[in-house]
Amino acid sequence: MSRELKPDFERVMTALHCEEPDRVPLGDWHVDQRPKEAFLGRPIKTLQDHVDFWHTAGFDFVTSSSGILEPVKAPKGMTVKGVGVHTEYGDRVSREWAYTHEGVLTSWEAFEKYNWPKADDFDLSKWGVFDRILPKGMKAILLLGKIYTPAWMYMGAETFFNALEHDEELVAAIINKIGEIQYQTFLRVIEHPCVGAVVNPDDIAFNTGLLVHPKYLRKHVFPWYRKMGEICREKGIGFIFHSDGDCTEAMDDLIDCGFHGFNPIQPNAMNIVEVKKRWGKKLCLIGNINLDSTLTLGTPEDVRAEVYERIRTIAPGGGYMAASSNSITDYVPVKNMKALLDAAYEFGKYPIRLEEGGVRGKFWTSRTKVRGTGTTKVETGLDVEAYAEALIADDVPRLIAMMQEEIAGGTAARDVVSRGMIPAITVVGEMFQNGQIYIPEMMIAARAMPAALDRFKQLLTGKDEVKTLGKVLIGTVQGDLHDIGKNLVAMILKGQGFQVEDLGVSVSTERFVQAVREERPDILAMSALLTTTMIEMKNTIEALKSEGLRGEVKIVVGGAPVTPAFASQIGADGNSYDAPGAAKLCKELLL
Ligand code: B1M
Repeated sequence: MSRELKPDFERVMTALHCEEPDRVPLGDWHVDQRPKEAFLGRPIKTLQDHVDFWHTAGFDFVTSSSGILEPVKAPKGMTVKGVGVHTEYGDRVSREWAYTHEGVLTSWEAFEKYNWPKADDFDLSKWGVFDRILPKGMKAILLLGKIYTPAWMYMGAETFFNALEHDEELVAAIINKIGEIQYQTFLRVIEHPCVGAVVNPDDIAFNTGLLVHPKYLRKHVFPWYRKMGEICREKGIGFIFHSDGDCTEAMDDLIDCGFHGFNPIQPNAMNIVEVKKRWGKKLCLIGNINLDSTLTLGTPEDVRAEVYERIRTIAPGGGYMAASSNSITDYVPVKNMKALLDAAYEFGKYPIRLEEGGVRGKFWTSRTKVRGTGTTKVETGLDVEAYAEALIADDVPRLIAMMQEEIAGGTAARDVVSRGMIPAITVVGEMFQNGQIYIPEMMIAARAMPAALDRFKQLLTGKDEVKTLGKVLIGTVQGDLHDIGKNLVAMILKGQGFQVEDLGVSVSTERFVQAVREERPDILAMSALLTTTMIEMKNTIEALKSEGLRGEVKIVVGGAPVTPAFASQIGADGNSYDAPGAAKLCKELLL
């Protein structure tokens, strides 16, 4: 579709103030290199190419980052070629990597010795170039402000979660160091007249809620956002927050920090109609065009229909910018990206009067979380709640003392496990599913369980032995580096008494098949977080069939985009939306 390009950043500011501009602005702030180049029809080598893409694609701004802290480089062999390559222009760089277990900063000593960059170390010359070369009406959006994400990446997710409970001061010191560097860089960049807004891309949530208890964010992270927010408001600069996942619990805090806009409102994590009702007068909503399905698996007509629907429901009255529910990744077909851009122009003109009946396309139903309301009360004769409390508190000595006391009173060690510890970790799992506890507590409890049981190894032998529930091989599928959820599943399975072999991330079909042949597991568990890598689960099942191994093993699949329909379509034995559910399913399958 041809359209007149008349960039005007005022349009964005009007939307950010939750008012109606002349049309709904486009709102994506990141497009991977491949779709950018395919759209422009030439390599994006220079800053001018980068600007040309954003301009010809119809945006009122160009985006660019500064002050990015890169705590860890991908270890050799762990980069995934061609998947979501992050760069603004010039040579492609390897995939962003984040350690789950231990990062580079795991102690005070490492923190003090670390060669921290200074704000002055960043080359900010491109902002002077933007001042000169931006087309009339266009402004630049600075991508900066990540504080929470680099902190866990520096420490490694598990070390970070653990430290929040056990050495909060170290976490605070790391966050403050990062905050200071980011803040100083922010102050320097926003002096450039080209800067119209700041997007702070700091993922604080995942599909079912915040990653950690909001008290930590309120104490350590949000004060930094607020400092930047105050300055943006003073200077008339737009301030936008980006976090994946379900941020419901933090929305009022974000408004209080001074954000004008919120992105990307993932459809399977937050219902945009509800978000609009509750916060739409104070926050401009940016995004929600489904990257999990429509943009990646749908046709251009499906994308057009979804943009139409979103504009019809969210844009009236103002405060909406059309964008994907994350970013335009390199696995979004270019024709779908174009359909999004075109449809925003086609349907986004105010006053918004859309035809009855609208346009037709396939609507994808997103998986929505299922939250329980309480934990199951079980009468086992032991104080399950006290065990659960001690597990969450990581109080291994207390767990051991409680178990010892029961055993001394005549209960068999095996019964203490089956009537005390196992129901207790199940209660902890339900608390996680209900949103009563967060990932750190869940991880800590899952780890405390085997630590306490280890003390009773001697007793749990012979007729008292607690048999392993079965052997599970687990891994994240090829092309996919997400492993925090997979690791949580593995921990909970171990805690519940399974023997677990973890094959790691980006595990090829061949590797899965070989491991099934050699290890003879009862269950193969595969995790995927990307829509495009889910297909590797099917490939693995097909390969197991052709090797005559499918009948030897039960197969469980999971990860945020995996639905029960998909699981049954590819011939898996089961699917679970979360880690406690995966453990329950594995038990059921082996009954
Ligand atoms: Co990425 N990422 N990421 N990311 N990332 C997601 C997954 C995304 C949903 C964000 C979004 O759309 N808004 C999106 C995928 C969209 C899609 O395709 N459907 C996405 C994208 C696009 C990308 C990149 C392509 C970004 C880019 O470069 N353009 C890139 C891809 C890299 C690659 O893998 N090739 C990328 C990179 C990264 C980081 C490296 C920065 C980092 C991962 C670090 C790591 O894992 N070591 C990362 C993160 C952290 C996320 C989010 C923010 C959080 C994921 C997480 O760890 N959650 C995520 C947003 C979101 O989830 N809404 C996002 C915490 C964890 C406990 O939950 O993993 O969901 P989760 O696990 C849950 C359940 O899913 C379930 O149990 C767990 C808890 O109960 N579960 C199972 C998981 N596995 C299971 C297996 C089972 C059963 C249940 O049975 C076997």
